[in-house]
Amino acid sequence: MLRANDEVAAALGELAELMAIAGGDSFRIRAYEKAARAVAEHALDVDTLDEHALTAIPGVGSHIAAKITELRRTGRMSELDDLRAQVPAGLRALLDVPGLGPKRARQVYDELGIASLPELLDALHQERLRGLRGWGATSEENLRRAIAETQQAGARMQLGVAFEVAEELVHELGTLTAVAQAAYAGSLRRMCETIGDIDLLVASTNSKSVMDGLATLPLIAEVRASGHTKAVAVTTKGVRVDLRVVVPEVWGAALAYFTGSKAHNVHLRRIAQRRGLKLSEYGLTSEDNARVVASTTEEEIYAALDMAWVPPTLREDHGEIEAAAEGTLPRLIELKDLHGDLHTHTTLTDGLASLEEMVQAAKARGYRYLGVTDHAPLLYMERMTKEKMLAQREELRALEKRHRGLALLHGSELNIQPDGSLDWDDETLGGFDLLVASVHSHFSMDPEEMTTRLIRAIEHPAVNVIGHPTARSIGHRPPIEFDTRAVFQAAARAGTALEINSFPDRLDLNDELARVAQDLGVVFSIATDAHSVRHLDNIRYGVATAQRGWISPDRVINTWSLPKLHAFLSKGRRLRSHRRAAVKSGPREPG
Ligand code: DGT
Ligand code: CA
Ligand code: CA
Ligand code: ZN
Repeated sequence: MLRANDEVAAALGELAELMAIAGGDSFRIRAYEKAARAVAEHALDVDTLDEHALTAIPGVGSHIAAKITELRRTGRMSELDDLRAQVPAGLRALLDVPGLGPKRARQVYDELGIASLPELLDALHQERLRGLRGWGATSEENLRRAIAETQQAGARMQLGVAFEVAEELVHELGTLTAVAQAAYAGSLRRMCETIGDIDLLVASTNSKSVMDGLATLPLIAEVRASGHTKAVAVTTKGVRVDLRVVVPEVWGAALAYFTGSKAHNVHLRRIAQRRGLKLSEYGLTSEDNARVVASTTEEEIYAALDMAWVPPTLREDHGEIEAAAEGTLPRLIELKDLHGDLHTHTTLTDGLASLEEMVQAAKARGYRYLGVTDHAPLLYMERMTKEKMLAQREELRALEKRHRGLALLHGSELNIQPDGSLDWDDETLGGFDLLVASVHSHFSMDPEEMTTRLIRAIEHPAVNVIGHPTARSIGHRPPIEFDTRAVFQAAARAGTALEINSFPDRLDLNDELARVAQDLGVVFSIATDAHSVRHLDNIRYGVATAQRGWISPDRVINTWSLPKLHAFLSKGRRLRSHRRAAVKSGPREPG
């Protein structure tokens, strides 16, 4: 348990940090830093002091005393919550990086366009940071060590970090001649939202040669423990890795075993036992091990138990085993089902790429449409104006003419106010093609009021999507509290989609809530909230989250054809003119 004084000091310190990043008034920043230190060192417990008594602490005036009282009473400091929400997503991710600090976070964000921990780890690995003003080889090494130490301290990794490291590792393992096959397993193969360690599996007839080769891989910094078929290693990016080597004949059994989940494995093993069989990492065998029924591929093992192969993202014992036995597994959504991204930012607000760069990137991905949704005026820090917004719309229309085959939807990400009202007047709202509305402030409200707030936004005739509906930030901010059933039912009724935000520190809605929402009739938008070209790749995490939530492809609006999407986005408003256009241009696309 932290002492109350430490909690208050941490909050004041973070406030100062975020203000420094946001370019706040330096006098106020220093005042918060000073107050944070004074509170931490103060002999008396702040919980025993009332607001007036707090002002006796050096550096704490009535303004800061009120903030401390708010924090102790409600568990929140609203200015801090607001600032956290206003810092761009990429920069926010960097703030959590140990040993970086706000100034340097801003520096690598601005100068190298780095907007996530994986990108920072890449830059470290490629020694690109030492070229920056004030950096050198030593500061790179210190940062690498700081990141490694925290990751080894038991903290779970973000999915995005683990995924990129694992893909690279599997590639490097593949270059060893003794390796017949390599894959990642564990929670990563199931695409869980956070990852404890990376489990790698190798098929080889020469495990000694694989073990020797492991230490020579460019990405491996250190091999901690190594046996005949097992090793524990740490990468140059500070990520923990478990390696197992098996003979090719038992590849399928080992892959299934190390993919888990444990609950899925236990259930499968029970089914095998009922048939007088034994299931282990070495295969599906007779009880006395005399006869091997199946072991080489996962498909063979499931088939031998009269089941369809279960996709790894479903292996949580949440009904997939029954469905696999009955032949009723859902057809899972895949990356190639998506025709566009419906939540993206540009340099007009806090993005790192220009509109043109984002458009080119969307085209390169083969998308048919792209929604551009820069922030709206009530996120004051972004200084959005109607003039800027209209200028962007003109630029967007011009770009659309030059990029045939890619439809551009001019949108905006609105800020749902505490009372549920939104940015801009109704006429201006009516001029957009696509509107995402999100909670960016006032995260701690009475759940009943929060429910009313969300439903009012959902029912607004211009709103198409609720962005990152629970506003959580993994490892940073808990989800906002509301009546999920009431909100999901309202969304289904109003024809407002709920977002599955693909940003690795959000994944919001998460798998479980998405599944509940689908059962209540909700449709979804799987979107990246990209603030850079590279963030568009995050869509795979949103797709995986949708798979884990058993979301059917036809319930995801960005799998739809453009005419069908247009009809949905018009919420009936523009339906008639759309129908006229559709009649003229022949039959509508199905689906
Ligand atoms: P993590 O690393 O905490 O994110 O989660 P996992 O699922 O990757 O867990 P991990 O790394 O401890 O183990 C990898 C897989 O190995 C796990 O998903 C299933 C399998 N496994 C581990 N321990 C057991 C066990 O006691 N029984 C069974 N049936 N499977 C196990
Ligand atoms: Ca693991
Ligand atoms: Ca493990
Ligand atoms: Zn947002």
